[in-house]
Amino acid sequence: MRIESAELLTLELPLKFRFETSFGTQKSRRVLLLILQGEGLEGYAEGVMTELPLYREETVAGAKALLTETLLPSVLGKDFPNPEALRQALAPFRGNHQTKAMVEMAFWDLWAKSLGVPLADLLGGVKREVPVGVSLGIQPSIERTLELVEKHLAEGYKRIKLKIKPGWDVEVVRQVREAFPEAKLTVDANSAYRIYDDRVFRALDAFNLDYIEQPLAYDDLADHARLQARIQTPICLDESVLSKEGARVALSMDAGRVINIKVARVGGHAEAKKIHDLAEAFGIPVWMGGMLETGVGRAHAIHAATLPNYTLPGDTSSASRYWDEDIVNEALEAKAGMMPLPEGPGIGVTLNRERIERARIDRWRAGQ
Ligand code: OSB
Ligand code: MG
Repeated sequence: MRIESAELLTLELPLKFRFETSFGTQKSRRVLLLILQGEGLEGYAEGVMTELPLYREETVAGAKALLTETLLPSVLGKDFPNPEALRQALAPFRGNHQTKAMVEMAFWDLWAKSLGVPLADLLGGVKREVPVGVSLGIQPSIERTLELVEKHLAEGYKRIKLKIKPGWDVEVVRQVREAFPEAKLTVDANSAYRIYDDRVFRALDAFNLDYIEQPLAYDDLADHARLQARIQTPICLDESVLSKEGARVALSMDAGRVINIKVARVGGHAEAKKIHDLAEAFGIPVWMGGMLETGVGRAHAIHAATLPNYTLPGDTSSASRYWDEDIVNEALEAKAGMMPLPEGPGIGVTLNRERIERARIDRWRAGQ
């Protein structure tokens, strides 16, 4: 498959809710949308990087520069027999996983379409729908949190994840647990604590949480291992896992007992699959994370989450929770906590060009 041309669009999309985490508040998303063309087909991927480097180091502006100045010129006009060949072409460039993942993921979509098969089939998927929960941001009040938990449980979501930060942790979790004693409940700190905050973790340990996600620094493993030894609740790693090698080190040192895999965070589908397989060998469950994706990134995530060791509910909830108007034509909606795989070749979604034009703030194009 020769990559004949590439289009990189920058979109500004308003979110339906204000999403507050320990690292900041988002009211909209600035989304990079990559379209690779070849053999009359198109492959799609979206950038999940944040505008400021508050989640990991990558940013929208940095990604745009790296894509247009380096990554896309290095693959344009070239023929890659499969995604592994493309991955090797990008491998010399260090770090920048989310940016490199855009090229890799768009190529997987293009390649699957050229073979006429769903992406899930090429990745080794074994299901046609995946279990999902919701990630609820920090709210103005505990009452509002309780309302939202009730609403999403009533909709059938299989797990509630509450964002926490110092000052918004033990009390909100205590009240949610009290009101919903049977709910599958988790928390995500996005690296807001340090090892000496273990008073908070000992308190959270009493609430029968499925896991505590990324409590400590984004680049730490050692302290996560120390904390894991002190609490019963499994630690789930998100920010700290960027590769299969990193996951191997983390699991060998018992820095966590669950992994949140985000395909983009780890550099693409190939690496995500390697982490999935490694975790399975360790007897560690994984789940599919989310980055408030549009239908493009969401479809990629659903396909990847059909692999067998994605046994815990993921963050890939209904697109209509996030957007009044998604940028794809297909409705990606969960029913009773199950998200169906978008059917058709590749990621199984088509772009709504009219909506994209309305949201577009920039366009770059190269190739034939
Ligand atoms: O830590 O999982 C996270 C969103 C942006 C950045 C980081 C995270 C998240 C979420 C949202 O939790 C998950 C979703 O609904 O897409
Ligand atoms: Mg997280």
